[in-house]
Amino acid sequence: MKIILATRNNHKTEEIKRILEDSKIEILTLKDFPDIPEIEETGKTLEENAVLKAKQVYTAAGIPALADDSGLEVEVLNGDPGVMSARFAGPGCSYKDNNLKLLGLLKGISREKRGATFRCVVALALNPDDIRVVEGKVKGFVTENEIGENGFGYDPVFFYPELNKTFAQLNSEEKNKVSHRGFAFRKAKELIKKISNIE
Ligand code: ITT
Repeated sequence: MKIILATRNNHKTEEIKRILEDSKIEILTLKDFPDIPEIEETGKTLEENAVLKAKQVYTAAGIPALADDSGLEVEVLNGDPGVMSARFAGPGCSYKDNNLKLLGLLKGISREKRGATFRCVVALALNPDDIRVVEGKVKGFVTENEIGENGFGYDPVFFYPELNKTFAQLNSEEKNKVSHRGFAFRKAKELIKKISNIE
């Protein structure tokens, strides 16, 4: 079964390919369909954005599409940056800008109040009228500084207490075992296997 990943984020693509590599799902990416235009994320929730990305890419490519919309929800910020995670520090900002903005907002806030959840919502468009949604999440804390070099986005400021490390101190295999994306795409993989009768 061929499926197109509806993401332009290379870090996500690498993580997702690794999670799905032990299945018979053949993964294509937007690089295989260079004419598909950029999709505007106009939804108010991760779920709305995941669904709209999967639908539009299905329509443009004509094969089942898997989209990931994800973000970091910080308790003391009432769930921000959430759906705005990619653009938290403004249009065109870097991962570093976002991390510095977050650390600045949490300056002086004690460890117990720095709780945060990474959420990943995955939409699978089997056709434009049949969209399945699954989700994965993981809880941790926002650090006081950036720590670690691996991963992307908020990984250097997301401390995962069970391993006593930030996500940026894990390699991609270690991260996938415990991450929001790992949980969500393993659920998506099971769903695809069930629907298509493949291993
Ligand atoms: P696509 O829409 O093309 O998939 P994107 O980077 O714009 O790529 P999102 O809209 O889902 O993706 O925004 C998610 C942002 O949340 C992303 O840019 C990161 O800043 C952050 N993020 C998501 N998953 C993450 C992870 O596993 N580790 C660290 N940061 C993550």
